[in-house]
Amino acid sequence: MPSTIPKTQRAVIFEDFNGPLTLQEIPIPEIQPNEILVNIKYSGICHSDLSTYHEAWGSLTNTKVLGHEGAGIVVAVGSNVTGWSIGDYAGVKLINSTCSQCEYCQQAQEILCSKLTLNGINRDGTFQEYCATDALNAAHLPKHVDLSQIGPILCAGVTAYKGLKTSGARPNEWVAIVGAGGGLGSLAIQYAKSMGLKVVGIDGGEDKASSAKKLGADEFIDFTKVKDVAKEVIDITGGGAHACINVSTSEKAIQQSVSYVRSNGTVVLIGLPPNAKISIDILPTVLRQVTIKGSYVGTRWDTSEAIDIFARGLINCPITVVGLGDVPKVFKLMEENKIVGRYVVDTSK
Ligand code: 8ID
Ligand code: ZN
Repeated sequence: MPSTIPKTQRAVIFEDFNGPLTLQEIPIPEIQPNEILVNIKYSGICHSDLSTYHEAWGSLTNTKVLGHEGAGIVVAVGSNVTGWSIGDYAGVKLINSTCSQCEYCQQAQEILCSKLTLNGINRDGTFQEYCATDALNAAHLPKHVDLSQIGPILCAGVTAYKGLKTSGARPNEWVAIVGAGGGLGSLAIQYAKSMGLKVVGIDGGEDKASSAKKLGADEFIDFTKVKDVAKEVIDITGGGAHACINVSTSEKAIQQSVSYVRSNGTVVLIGLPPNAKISIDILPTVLRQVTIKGSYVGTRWDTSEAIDIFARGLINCPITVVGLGDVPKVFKLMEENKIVGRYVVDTSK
């Protein structure tokens, strides 16, 4: 490692589910031959971090540092790494590494690999100043980008974009973004617009309504005010949404989306309320040819596309920048559904 890298760094330490999150001085991670060391400048705070903290993924979780939307600068390169140089801009995303051998890895569907390792879930993530990550899965970021803005693209952005692609919705069709005021939703609105779709955003409260409109939603439904959300969607879209992108954390909202998807349309499941289930009536699902699909983050290629769309100026992340020590406060706001857009940690603060 070059001598400019300090020996220790500040990190938000997560010791126990639902326990204290404390700012501590810890050693800089050592990199393996296949890894790069990224000086994280900014990291988005995703609802999945909060769910990890709340023990949503149980025994999968084995980390002391949460976070998986890191944007920073490469400061060291492992001995087996090609394609990365010190000074490059790099993105650290949820998927740290995959086996490269299984059928899914061979098909470039590496997100389905059973040997996935995950930053901020079973490896130390991005709520720290320096993060070691697998070079092959780290995202190359263009040099001109604003690192605070691009952090959220590495999970929220790519997940929203991939969900839209998964839906198969075509230009000029209606897409319902359920959870439109949150982190994934704010970006889903804009990726949908960049794909030529018409957007009806659904979320609750004035702040989320004005944010969704500002980001390009053609219509907005406030679920806290509108009694029959399904009827409202069907009226606005003239028969139902061609695609429903579920990025809320509400089981009820996800269940509801099945009732306002258009015939031949697709309900995409992305949001992960813990232990949630939906039920469907088989007869109308068959007769109306409704598809229900899960969508998990995005492949390396989906990530490259999402970054490219961002770098061409088509996506504006509505971010609020906070310091490393503010993570507990942000988690509290998130628990209360008070987050509009994305909160991003500046690791120098
Ligand atoms: O790969 C994946 N599938 C993936 C990737 C990243 C994140 C899944 N996620 C999951 C997260 O774990 C979380 O469950 O997506 C969900 C959304 O993440 P987020 O955007 O980071 O969360 P947020 O910023 O808290 O936004 C959630 C929004 O849902 C709204 C809230 O008001 C908030 O704005 N919402 C709720 I709660 N109830 C609603 C309702 N009935 C609703 N919106 C519409 N209708
Ligand atoms: Zn995430």
